[in-house]
Amino acid sequence: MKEHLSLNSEVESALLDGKPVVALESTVIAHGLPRPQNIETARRLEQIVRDEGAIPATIGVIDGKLSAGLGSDQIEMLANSDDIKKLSVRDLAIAVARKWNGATTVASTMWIAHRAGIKVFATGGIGGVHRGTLPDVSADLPQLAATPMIVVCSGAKIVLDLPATRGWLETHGVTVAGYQCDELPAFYSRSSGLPIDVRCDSPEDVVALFQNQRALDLQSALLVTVPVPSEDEVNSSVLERALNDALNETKRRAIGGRELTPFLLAEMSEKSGGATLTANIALLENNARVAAQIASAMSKAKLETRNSKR
Ligand code: PSU
Ligand code: MN
Repeated sequence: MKEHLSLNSEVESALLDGKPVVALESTVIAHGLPRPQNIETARRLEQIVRDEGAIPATIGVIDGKLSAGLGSDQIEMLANSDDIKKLSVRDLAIAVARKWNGATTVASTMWIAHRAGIKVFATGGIGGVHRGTLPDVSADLPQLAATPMIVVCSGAKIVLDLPATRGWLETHGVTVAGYQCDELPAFYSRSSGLPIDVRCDSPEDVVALFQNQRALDLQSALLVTVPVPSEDEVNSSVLERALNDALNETKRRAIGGRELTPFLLAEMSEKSGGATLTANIALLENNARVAAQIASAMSKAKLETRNSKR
């Protein structure tokens, strides 16, 4: 395993020293946001993490190496090349064997981050159960059930079947926390009408919960859901119209599989006059900030325990 992992030296020494590190994914850069907002957002997310006193580790696959802590040239390559693959967990071995360059989804980012020793990961919206009769379930869900990490997001992407996604998380034992909120956020909007399992009001509160999961030897993630900032929330009638149009378009053009999510996100941005794009960027930035605060609280708590044992 180790021979296929590549950590940059800053991330590696931060982890050794118990300093806060936040993993960031790269599918959102390569496939989730348009150019040039994608590279601008990728850089901004790293800066936000640094401003909060943590080290960013953007994750992706470069020349078949599972990489945590991409350099700025590598991020630029993922953002601006036309042939970047969207790699989920099922693709990782192929990417290694074929020495691919590729962007990692929530699922494969978690897989790599966990093996690198990173405990906190920030993204926009997780994948989930798609709408429609054919069961199309994102690999993000089983990975959340199998990886003991904190994943900070704004719920599941609104293009999905949110009640079914919520139900899946419950069945598979993934604890869902609302960060300073009382219901599950719905990506571009702050409310879904769906329940959370617990409300957390501070980074320390999240860390304590995570430590209890570990003490109980649970293997699932702690999903920390943070609503999009109010000023960037998309108006519900605009959202409904954009979403219906986008969903109809996928049926007309028979789009499915790994193309489905990026297509829906791009269609909605066009149909909402850019409102969903603004919201997507705002929630990504906000989630990176909250994740960095959680990582910092975790590193402080660990230092305190270590000192008190001396
Ligand atoms: N969050 C965003 N935009 C995105 C994604 C997340 O704000 O584009 C990506 C993530 O990488 C997530 C993926 O894992 O969409 C889900 O794709 P799929 O349904 O094919 O698993
Ligand atoms: Mn999907």
